[in-house]
Amino acid sequence: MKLYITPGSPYARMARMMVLEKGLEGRVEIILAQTRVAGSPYYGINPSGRVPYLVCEDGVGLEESALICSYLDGLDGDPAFDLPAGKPGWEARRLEALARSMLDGLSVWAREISRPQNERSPGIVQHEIDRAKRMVDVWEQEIGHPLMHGALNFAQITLACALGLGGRNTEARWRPGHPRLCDWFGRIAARPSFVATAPPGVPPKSGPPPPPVADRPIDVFFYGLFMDAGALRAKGLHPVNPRLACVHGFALRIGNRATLAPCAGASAYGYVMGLTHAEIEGLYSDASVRAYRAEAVQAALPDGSTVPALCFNLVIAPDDGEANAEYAEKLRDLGRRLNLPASYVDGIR
Ligand SMILES: N[C@@H](CCC(=O)N[C@@H](CS)C(=O)NCC(=O)O)C(=O)O
Repeated sequence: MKLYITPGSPYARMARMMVLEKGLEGRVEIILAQTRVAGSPYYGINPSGRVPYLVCEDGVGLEESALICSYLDGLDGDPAFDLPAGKPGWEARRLEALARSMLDGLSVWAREISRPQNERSPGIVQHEIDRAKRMVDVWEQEIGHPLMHGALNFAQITLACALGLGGRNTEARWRPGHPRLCDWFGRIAARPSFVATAPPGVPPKSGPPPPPVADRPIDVFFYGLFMDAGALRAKGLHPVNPRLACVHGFALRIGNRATLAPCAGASAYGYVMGLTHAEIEGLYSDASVRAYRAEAVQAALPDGSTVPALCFNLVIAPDDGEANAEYAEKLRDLGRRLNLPASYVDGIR
């Protein structure tokens, strides 16, 4: 099968998430489509010119993210994300439609502001800004609905992709005043299928030159007890901007000490925060952690972006037989307190 996408499309992102969630990477080839370009060869494949577009194994083409997601979900005869039937089904469909309605508005907004300045309509932009404000207020209330928690479903995926798009539009600041929505998004956005389908970053705005490296907070990804910014403050450090994050391709290993070890397909959760070089050196000069060495990682953030960060690991990972139940328990407690995904925390041993 061939799935046509553009990297920034939130609708295509839903279909891409489904490919990953259902483990269909080997069966679905992801192809970049050239949309919104006169005479694009893509129009010969999908005359509507929109993405996502799935060409099935029998050559039949499917439009519409919801249809494509349902099709991919049902391929193995065991649909897991579909909304329930009967009375709860209407509730689930209501939520999915509400999320899609917000996504449609945010997409119009994002499209409008991506045009050259002289082609933008201030009226349309204002209309969508106002709509988005009303919709996030509604979602701050609706997010407590049981269907928006528990097993992932299409309503949750749609809302996550809508909020993920908002995160990309730097003018769509939906977070202030919506703590419950932030909390929900933080959890779902750490899901590997969401992280792996993040849209390309927005180019940084030009501004004053950065301070010298000695004064600059350097992002460090902590996966052990140092991810507790409060505990670092108690040691006299000044961690800047702690953010929940996930590093792919590494697994947490706990022996006498904890470390991350390269492991294909695994992910480690923790917090990224900024510290000065002097603070980092001070932290790792203590005898108990002197054996750790820095390596570079890409830390995926809940808004779908990634940041380069330092990560301190043991040069030699602990033997399989080595364990530290007391440390693991402390880390589970901290992980719960810091809202790391429950399934990850439960697996810390
Ligand atoms: N309702 C459609 C919307 C798809 C859509 O609008 N896709 C946009 C990208 S975000 C697109 O392909 N635009 C290209 C165009 O309009 O020519 C769905 O859910 O799949």
